[in-house]
Amino acid sequence: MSKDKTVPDALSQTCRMNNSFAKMHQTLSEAQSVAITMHVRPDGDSLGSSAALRMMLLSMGKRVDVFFDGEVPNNLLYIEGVETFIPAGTDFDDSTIYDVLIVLDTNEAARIGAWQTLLDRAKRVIVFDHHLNPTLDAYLLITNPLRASVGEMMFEYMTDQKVEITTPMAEALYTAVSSDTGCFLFPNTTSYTHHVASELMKTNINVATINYSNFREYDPKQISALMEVLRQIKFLAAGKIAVTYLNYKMVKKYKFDHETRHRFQRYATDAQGVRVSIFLTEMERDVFNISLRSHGNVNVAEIAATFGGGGHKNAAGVTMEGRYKNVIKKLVERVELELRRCSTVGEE
Ligand SMILES: [Mn+2]
Repeated sequence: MSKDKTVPDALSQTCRMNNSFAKMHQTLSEAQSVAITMHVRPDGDSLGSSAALRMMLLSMGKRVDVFFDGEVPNNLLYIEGVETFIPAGTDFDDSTIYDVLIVLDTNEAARIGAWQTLLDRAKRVIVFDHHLNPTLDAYLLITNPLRASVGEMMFEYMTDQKVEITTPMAEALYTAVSSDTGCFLFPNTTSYTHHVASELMKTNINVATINYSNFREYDPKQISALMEVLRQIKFLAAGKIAVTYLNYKMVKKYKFDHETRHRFQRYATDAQGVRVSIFLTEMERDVFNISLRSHGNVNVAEIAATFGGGGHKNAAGVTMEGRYKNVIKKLVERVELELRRCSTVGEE
């Protein structure tokens, strides 16, 4: 192998060196009530990490409420405790003041969605995340963009603080680790990722079932939706950009969740020669949820940031409004600029 995927030691040790994990554990030990929330449209990483943390806190005798905005994808319903998570729109006593609020898998208030209000209802906020450029004000900011998932960070925290990781906790954490690396396929996968997976497997979790459920199994009802998605794929810029578009009518007709959309997007992203794939979903008339995926050094987080979105280098998202033609024109122009930047600096 030509590239060393080992996480640079100095940075990976930051959390331990400045005692962040110990401070977090101390803060949680002293708390009576803890709220956990995550980014909108939660995925395997945010749901799995939250579930594992909730199980730890319950075993410590804490009151724990987990809040999310969106839906739990069907293929993640096996994670222990997700059925107790509180979706946006739930009639909930909003006078409760929590001792601690933990914001997972995002570092911006807006990405929390409807439960942003929790920020004003906690004595202390802990941000526990692996995205770039944190903007949330927190009592404790625990962030490591070199970790592929919050699941890895949660494992690191729990082992550092000698928390016993039970089988259901390991199942939740493995889901998180596997989810954000696309089943150990994305370039964010490090030797540490495999170390965490290996340690979690020692609790006898069934990794084949977890990975099959998350990456292979599908609802046969989705086949006609997939056929329409595949028909929509267009290749631009000499095959370097793939665009997929689901209009409002199709969204209404198929009602697929975001995990399914991400799976469908892979067909565009994985076409040979494609550097960037753009998946537009018209959630409401002229309002597009845009998912960007890329290979190598093409930075889609930067592209999303231009339009007010964010994410990771190879996976990012943004919401844009306007007519489809204008939205797609702006996006493609911006992607082409990034492709030129990469070829200029020889990163392509
Ligand atoms: Mn994540």
